[in-house]
Amino acid sequence: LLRDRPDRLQPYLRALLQRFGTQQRARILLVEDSATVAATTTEALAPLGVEVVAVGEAATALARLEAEPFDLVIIDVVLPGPLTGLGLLSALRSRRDELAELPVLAYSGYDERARRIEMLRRGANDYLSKPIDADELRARAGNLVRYWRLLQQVRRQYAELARVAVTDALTGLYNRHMLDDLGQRYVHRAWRTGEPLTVMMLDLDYFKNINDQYGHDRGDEVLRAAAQRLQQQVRPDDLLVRFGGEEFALLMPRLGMDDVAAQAERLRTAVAAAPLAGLPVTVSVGVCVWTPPAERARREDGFAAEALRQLLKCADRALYHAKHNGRNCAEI
Ligand code: GH3
Ligand code: MG
Ligand code: MG
Ligand code: MG
Ligand code: MG
Repeated sequence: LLRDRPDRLQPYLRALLQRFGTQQRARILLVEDSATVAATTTEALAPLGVEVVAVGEAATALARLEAEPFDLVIIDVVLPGPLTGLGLLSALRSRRDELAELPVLAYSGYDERARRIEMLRRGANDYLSKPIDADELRARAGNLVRYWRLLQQVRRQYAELARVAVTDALTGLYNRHMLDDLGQRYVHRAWRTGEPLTVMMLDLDYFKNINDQYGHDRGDEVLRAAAQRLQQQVRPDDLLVRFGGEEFALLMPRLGMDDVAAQAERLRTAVAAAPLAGLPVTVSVGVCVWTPPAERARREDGFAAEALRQLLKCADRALYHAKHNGRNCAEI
C-alpha cells in the first residue's frame, strides 16, 4: 500500500487504529461460587477472545466492578454470603453511575420459572439454565458485550457533543448556551442564599479597526488572546462566556456593590496592560449588580430565566454608556 497507493494508506491506518488502538479486549466478570463451574464457564467463553475474571462472592464482585471496567457480569443466582445473586443484581441496578446499566447475564441450576422471572424483572438482561450450553452462552454473552460497547460509544459521543454544544470554537470559552443554563442556576443560588450576583459585559474597543488594518486572522488571534487574558483574571466559579463577536459576558457570584468597581477596573486594566497578539487593545465594561431582597419567598421556575435576561440587559445598557464615555472604562 505504501508503495503503490500512498493515498489509501491514511484511511487504512485510521481504520486499524479504530479497531485495535482504542478498543480494549472485552472483560467479563464471572460470579460463581463453584470452582468447577467457574472453570468450565471460563473455558466456554474462551473462543470469544475475552478476558474472564472469576470471583466466588457477590461482595467481592461489587468491589471489583467498582474498581475496574467490565463489559458484562455473569451472575450465578445462588451464592454464599449475605449478598446473593439477586442482591448483587439489585445493588447494581439501584446505582446512580453507569454500573446501573452494565449488562447482567444470570444463570441458575434450579431453573424455577419464578426465579428466572424475578431476575429478569430486577433488571437482568438475559438468563440461562445450568447445565450451561457453551454455544448458547457464547452467543448470549457476545450479544450483551456488543450492546454494552455500543452504549459506551454512544455515551462517549454524546459527552463530546455536549461539550461542543457549550464551547466556543474560536476561544475555547463557554458559549451562550452555557450562559443560559448555568446562569439560571446562579440566579437560583443567589435567591436561595441572598448573596449578590454580578453580571459584566465586556466589549473590545474599535475591534473593527484591527480586522481592517491587520486582517481577520489577526483579529481572531487577538480574540483568543483576550479570552485567555480574561480567563486568567476570574475565579473558578465565575462564568466567562463569549457572548458574541468581540463581546464577553461574565457572571460573578457573591460579588456585591462594595467590591464590584475594583473588580471591573482590574479586568479593564488586565486587557489594556499589555498587547494582545502583539496589538494594543482596550475593553469597555458594563456592570450590573443584583442583590436579592432580605425577604425572599420561593420563586416559580421561570423566574430565573427572566431575571438573567434583565441582568444581561442592564449590563448591556451600562456597556453602552461606557462606550459613550470614551471607551476603555467601566460603568456600573
Ligand atoms: P466599539 O468600540 O464600538 O465596540 O467598536 P467595534 O469596532 O469593536 O464594534 P463593532 O461592533 O462595530 O465591530 C465589531 C467587529 O468585530 C465587527 C466584526 O467584524 C468583528 N468580529 C466579530 N466576530 C469576529 C470574529 O470571530 N473574528 C474576527 N476577526 N472579527 C470578528
Ligand atoms: Mg452457586
Ligand atoms: Mg460595537
Ligand atoms: Mg467592540
Ligand atoms: Mg461588539
